Amino acid sequence: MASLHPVSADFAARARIDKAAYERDYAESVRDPVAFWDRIGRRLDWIRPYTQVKDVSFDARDLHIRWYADGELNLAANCLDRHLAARGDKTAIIWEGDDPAQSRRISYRELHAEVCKAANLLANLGVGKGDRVAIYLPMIPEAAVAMLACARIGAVHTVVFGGFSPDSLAGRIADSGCKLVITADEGLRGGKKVPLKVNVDEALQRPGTNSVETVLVVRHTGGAVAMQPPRDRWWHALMEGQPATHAAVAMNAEDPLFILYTSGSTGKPKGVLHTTGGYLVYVSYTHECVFDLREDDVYWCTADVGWVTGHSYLVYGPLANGATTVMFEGVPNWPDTSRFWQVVDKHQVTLFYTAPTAIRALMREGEAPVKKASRASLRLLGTVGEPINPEAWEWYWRVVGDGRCPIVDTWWQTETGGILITPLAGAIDQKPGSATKPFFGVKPAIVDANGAVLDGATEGNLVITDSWPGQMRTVYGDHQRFIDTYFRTYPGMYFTGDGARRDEDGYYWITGRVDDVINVSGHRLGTAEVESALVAHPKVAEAAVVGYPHDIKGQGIYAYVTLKSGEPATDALRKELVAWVRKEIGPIATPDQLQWAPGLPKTRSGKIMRRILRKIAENAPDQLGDTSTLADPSVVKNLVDERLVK
Ligand code: 6R9
Repeated sequence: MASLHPVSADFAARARIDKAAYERDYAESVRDPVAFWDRIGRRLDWIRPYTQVKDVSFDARDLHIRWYADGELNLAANCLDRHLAARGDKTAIIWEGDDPAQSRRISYRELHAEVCKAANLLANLGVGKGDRVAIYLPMIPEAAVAMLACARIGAVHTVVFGGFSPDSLAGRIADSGCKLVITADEGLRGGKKVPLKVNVDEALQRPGTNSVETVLVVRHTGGAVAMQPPRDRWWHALMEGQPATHAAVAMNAEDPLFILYTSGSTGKPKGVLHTTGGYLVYVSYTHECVFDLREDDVYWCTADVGWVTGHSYLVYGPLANGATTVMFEGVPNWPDTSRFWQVVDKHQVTLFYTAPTAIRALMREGEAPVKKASRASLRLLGTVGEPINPEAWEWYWRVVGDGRCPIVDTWWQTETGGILITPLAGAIDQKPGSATKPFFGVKPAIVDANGAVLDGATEGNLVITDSWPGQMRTVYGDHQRFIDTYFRTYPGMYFTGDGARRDEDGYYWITGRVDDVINVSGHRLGTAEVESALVAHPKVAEAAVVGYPHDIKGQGIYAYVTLKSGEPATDALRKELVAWVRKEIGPIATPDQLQWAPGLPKTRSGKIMRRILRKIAENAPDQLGDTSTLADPSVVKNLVDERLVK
């Protein structure tokens, strides 16, 4: 029996949404979504108010998703200009450097001025509405400035995580046809330098990247970089002298805002495209409700801007709400494992949002590093990115929150734009490990393998049966892939790729991906991506990659590799292959285990039987199930005998 953490009376008394309000508004939101989202949409400043709210069909033959389709607005103006009168001097961004001696506070007025300058700068370089801009920056304020400047002129940004390799960056630039890249000399994480500009130089030598005309370089560490004129320009030099005002461009609600690449079960990462109006309505409203936002809160989301969490809940949601958002350049364990809590005290953080993998890693260090800090400012904690195991949840609650702070376990995806299933801390009793209940307007369902909707307490595949404003609109450049990936498996429904259980109280428990996507420390990776990196090595004949349970990362990467005949399987080659994948994709894709496989288990039609490989990686050789369809059963015995970790 899972433990229950009921809503505390104290919290509920001051909360934005209590039990009665949740029940009432949720019922209204699904009974009459048009009326509900019409009302919520008014929270933004519209240049031209919408008259249409929702125009959606999930039917694959006529798929379309449009929200507020005749409205016009500017996203940056909603995040900045409209706060100037009442909140001009309020801190918009608190930047905390990798080096604990470095931090900066930027007011709404200052941020507005910087964004206007950057918007003028980009426009002067010939970037306009609809042009794509790649942002490959560390966690510094310029990342937010660059994103908002794009939004201000109607350019479409694609932020690429600074930990991605030159190849991964090149792939994204080529797929989206970027005209301009914004990067920095170097990044800094845990005292180590990340050669961002060098990576950009390398990426731009790859085929398909010659759409890039300009590279803007932010001087951050001051490290020496090779500038290639006329392509490369210093950000600070061009920012100087730009006017600090700029007339924000009116955008249609359905104009693209950004493309963010994410891993799927097949092929290369897909460019998830989000549009402007519905996205901002959804992220600002969820941010306010889920974090129970108040005017004096200091909100800290530890995600990098390279992930969707950084887009929706570090930059856009909080700034649209006029909140103070903390941007942290560093890592949780440097200079020591007390860093998070030191930062909480230093900036008096009240709302804290992080990933289960970070909690598990810090939990391993014991309570002392947490107790060194007071954390008295905290009033609510959140998690995102992967299922949180109840032990980690209880530790987060008891040790980090001193048993005072409710926890919101928020389930969502790059594709969903914002949070879909989550507790509201004043309204929904929490059960450790459960994302609990749907947010307003969200209609989840659980279906069996044939798509039949299951009622009551049950388990199966998680789908969403109707649209919400923050939903992705297409896969950039491949609308068919969008339809096929999300709307064909279960006709008429959005398929999440996740499995879920619903208990007798109607609570949702996400059980993890049911496709070939693995979740490593909250980062999504397609097994196919890692496999194609491995087979790109000249000595590799074939590779199969699966996830396996990992204490800290949630899932680790387990690779089975078959070498070309005559290639000796040495430890040196194993190390080389691990380093190869790391270089091809980035450090997050580093295989944790790499086992030599003289052969892979295949069906007679040649399909790799991953189910079996997963069981071997999990060290559950007694649960291999039916192996009678294997072409060569002896292959399995060899893999079990040679398993790496026993
Ligand atoms: C926001 C984000 C999405 C996948 C998703 C699911 C897993 C995210 C979760 C969770 C259980 C949670 N996931 N939050 N699983 N509980 N609270 O993480 O987006 O990187 O696209 O990953 O992450 O498997 O399908 P993204």
